[in-house]
Amino acid sequence: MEKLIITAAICGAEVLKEHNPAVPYTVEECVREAKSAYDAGASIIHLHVRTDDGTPTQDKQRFKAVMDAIYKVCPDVIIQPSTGGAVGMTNDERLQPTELLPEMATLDCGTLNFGGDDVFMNTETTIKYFGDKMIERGIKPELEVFDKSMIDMALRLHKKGHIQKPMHFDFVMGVNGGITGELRDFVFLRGSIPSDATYTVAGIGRFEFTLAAAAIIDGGHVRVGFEDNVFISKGVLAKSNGELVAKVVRMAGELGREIATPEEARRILGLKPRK
Ligand code: KMH
Ligand code: ZN
Repeated sequence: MEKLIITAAICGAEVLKEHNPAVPYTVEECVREAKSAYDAGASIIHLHVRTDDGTPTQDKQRFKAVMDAIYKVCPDVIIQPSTGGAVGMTNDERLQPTELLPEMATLDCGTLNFGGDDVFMNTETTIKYFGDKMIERGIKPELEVFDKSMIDMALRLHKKGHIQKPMHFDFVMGVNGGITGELRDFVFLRGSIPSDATYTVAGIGRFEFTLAAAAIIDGGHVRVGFEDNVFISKGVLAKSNGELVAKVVRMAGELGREIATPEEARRILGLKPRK
């Protein structure tokens, strides 16, 4: 079994300091959270950025400032900017961080009701447009799927040349509006991707660690972080993203799975070296 790649989704676009005071907004806070996750064993940082007051932004300069500052203290880490941004942003607004030519970026593979009455829009034309831009810019997409139909969309768009193999999926499970985080649904998604694909699982809220356990056992990879969950255990806030990563490292240790370094993660995912 390959070593375990841990991704830390340190910030997100929706979670606020009101939910957990350690949620980062400023450049310095993002660096603090990224370093805590990296030191604990994360090889990938899934990154959203905010203005200092917490408003989500896809501004290219803000991404550059945060990414440069993270690379200063975690020089070999893989930074994976979000192209999902926040609900309501335009496609070109969302794509801005890909102009910085990161090694990876997310590619959201369908539209869904997002946490209630918001609609996270990703039409087929949008997904093709994002897929083409990532091929053009040499960026490996992490295919974010919030439901089984989004795997089918990714496979269809691979056949049409908009997404390349080997594909790497992120099963985001437990969003209100998407697939649940039940084990039955994990098995369904996991069995629906090509045999040469890799995957990570991001369990939302209470599903974070149960799904992490499933992926550790299954040979998949794991995403944790404040974007998905702010609790280290029932009712107890995590002090940092690093604390969430450390829990996954302990779980993996108990289950006999070694942790991948960023270099090992690059090999497993077939990433092109950072420009
Ligand atoms: N903030 C969500 C609307 C991604 O990063 O690509 C979208 C999201 C997905 O978080
Ligand atoms: Zn995200």
